[in-house]
Amino acid sequence: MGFDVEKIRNVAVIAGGGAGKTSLVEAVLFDAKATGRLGTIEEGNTVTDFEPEEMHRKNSLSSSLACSDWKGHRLNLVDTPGFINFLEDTKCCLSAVDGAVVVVGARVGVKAETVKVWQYADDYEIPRVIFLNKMDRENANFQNALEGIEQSFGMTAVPLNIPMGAESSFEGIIDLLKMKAVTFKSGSPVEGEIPESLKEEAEDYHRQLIEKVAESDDTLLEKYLEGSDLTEEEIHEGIMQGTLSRAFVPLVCGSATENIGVQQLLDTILFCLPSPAAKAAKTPVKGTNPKNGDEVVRNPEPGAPVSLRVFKTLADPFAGKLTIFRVFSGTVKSDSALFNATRDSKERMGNMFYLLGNKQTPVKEVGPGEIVAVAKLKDAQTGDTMCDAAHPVLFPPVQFIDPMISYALDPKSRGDEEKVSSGLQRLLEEDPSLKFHRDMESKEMILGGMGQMHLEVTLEKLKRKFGVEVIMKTPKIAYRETIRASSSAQGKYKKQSGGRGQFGDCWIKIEPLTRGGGFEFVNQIVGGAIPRQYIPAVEKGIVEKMKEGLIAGYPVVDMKATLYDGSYHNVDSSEMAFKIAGSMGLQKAVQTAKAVILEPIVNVEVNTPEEFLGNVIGDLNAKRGKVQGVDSMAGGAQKVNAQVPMAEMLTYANQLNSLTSGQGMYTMESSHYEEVPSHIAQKLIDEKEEAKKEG
Ligand SMILES: Nc1nc2c(ncn2[C@@H]2O[C@H](COP(=O)(O)OP(=O)(O)OP(=O)(O)O)[C@@H](O)[C@H]2O)c(=O)[nH]1
Ligand SMILES: [Mg+2]
Repeated sequence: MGFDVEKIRNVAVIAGGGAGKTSLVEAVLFDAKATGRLGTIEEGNTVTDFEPEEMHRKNSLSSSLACSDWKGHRLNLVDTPGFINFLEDTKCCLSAVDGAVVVVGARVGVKAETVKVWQYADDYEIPRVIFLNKMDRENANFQNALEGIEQSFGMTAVPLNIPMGAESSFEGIIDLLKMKAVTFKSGSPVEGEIPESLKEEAEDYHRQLIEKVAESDDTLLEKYLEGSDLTEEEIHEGIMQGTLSRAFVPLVCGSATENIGVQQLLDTILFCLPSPAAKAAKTPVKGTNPKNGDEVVRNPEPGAPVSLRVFKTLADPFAGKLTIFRVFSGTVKSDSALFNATRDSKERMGNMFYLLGNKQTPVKEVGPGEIVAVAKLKDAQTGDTMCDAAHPVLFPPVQFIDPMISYALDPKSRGDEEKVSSGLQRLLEEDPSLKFHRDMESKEMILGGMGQMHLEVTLEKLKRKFGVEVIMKTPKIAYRETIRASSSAQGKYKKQSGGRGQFGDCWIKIEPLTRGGGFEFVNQIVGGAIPRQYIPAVEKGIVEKMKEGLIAGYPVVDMKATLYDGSYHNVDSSEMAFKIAGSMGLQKAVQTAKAVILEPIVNVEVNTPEEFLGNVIGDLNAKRGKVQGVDSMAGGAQKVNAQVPMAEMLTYANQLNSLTSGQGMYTMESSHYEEVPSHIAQKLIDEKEEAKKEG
């Protein structure tokens, strides 16, 4: 039977790579007695990093779900990846939870990726608490970390506890609500009095806490200003409301691997982060009726029509597909027949399971707010909305960004193309941020993703799960072509050989459009110079030619073509002849239209310790980058913003590593297209010529 919707907490654990998310989830599961052993990243035996690729890389590469119970509540934790290449997955998970724990390492502070996932959480209006982790590490400094957090997130952080000791002498926390010291004996909390040496500091933080809570609520503020003490209940309520409205973010500290402060985090989750009901009361769950576009609101009630969102898919060659979803309303049974509003198809549910990493516990029926997996759905894919067919609803789709990088794939053994392609299709279902297609011209298989590591991991999975190996060939950059001047030309196709001939004749004018303008076709034929039925054929000929490219084989963009004159033949004219004429006209017009090649430019944000700043900037300049600003961050880190051609950034992860002794971080997102310098344009044109000769 389902869980009481007030007693559920769906929480994503989010942060940049290495902050300790997986270790934290591991400690939670141990404390909640969902597991009997505290696994570690080093030994590769954690519950949520169960894929072999994750174990040997010591990184989470995809999200995973762990359901457990804590003090009469159901906790559905989603351990998300933090490495930049995998954040699309994290984004998708945030569409399915009601709250998040943001993990920050006490020594390194807030990384660029953490700011990114923080923004994703903003997009979904997700209330958060911060877990300041790794207080046991050398150079862990509570005060510095706190300042850095407020600066990076632009939000007041309210500590609910402070550390007792630091680095190797970190032994516990001071609970600022109860004003008690809590030390840990093999993970178990022992409550005691606050040591004399920390009393003043604790009083100080306690006062600040009460002030911040009071400020967030007018009635509390009034009471506080009148000099009355707030009750424990009022303080709890104030913190909860402040968290929900995101007036501030509560912060607790600890150490995941030492299992210190983890139970306090769980208690904080219970009273600060909303249940599905409280979240929906604050931010109603809205979608549209796919039949008429009307807005639909779904309440988290067991008797309401079913609505759910798929936020993760696992492909297993043996067990089949596993689809993980969050129920927003209604009750789902293993034999429910549902409507997939995203794909417009009907589908029957199957066996459902609660998940603890890769361990499954069967369940027959789940209610609103629950997160479960279902086996062997056919159509459903990550991001889809499924619902009661009689009460259809479509939730806003998760917007995935386009691939940053693409490689051509070469199967190791000839004849494996089919296997590669079918295996990748399955992996694409797992990971919507991958794109796979066969290049029409070169016939190559092209795999696109968020970065080199993303593709490497995908191919490793392809080998493990589907038994085929491929080699990645030089990355493809998505160059484009365009024109810089207007020109006009005639395209005339005439063939007279034996029987029926071919005749098509058109005059077209081409003009540049602004960047991002795409393609426009204008028909200015008057007086039937070309019969109406042939005009779409001319456009088709132009569009097909544009796809093939004009000078170096890249698709043409930002161009307007006007068809303004032509002639036809009563017998010999045909659609085919006009299509060819259109394409010939464009080819000719281009000769005087100053065709150029465009390259994708990316926005890059690099975080580096000050000592490597010179190296980083010098390198970006050498990459034809334009540095746009340098900002000082907390703890002496520097943030560099730059725009750099994508082509120069293909192996940046490794380069930045060696430039900064492994301490630099970066994020990258596509920005716009710019004309390539002429020497590079020439190189690309030559490459095209070479390919033609070999072809
Ligand atoms: N000393 C110390 N080390 C920790 C603590 N928490 C995590 N670590 C270590 O930090 C490293 C990264 O921990 P993970 O749990 O993999 O971090 P993550 O945030 O899941 O990283 P990604 O999955 O790559 O995003 C591992 O070597 C952990 O053992 C902590 O509280 N103290
Ligand atoms: Mg992890």
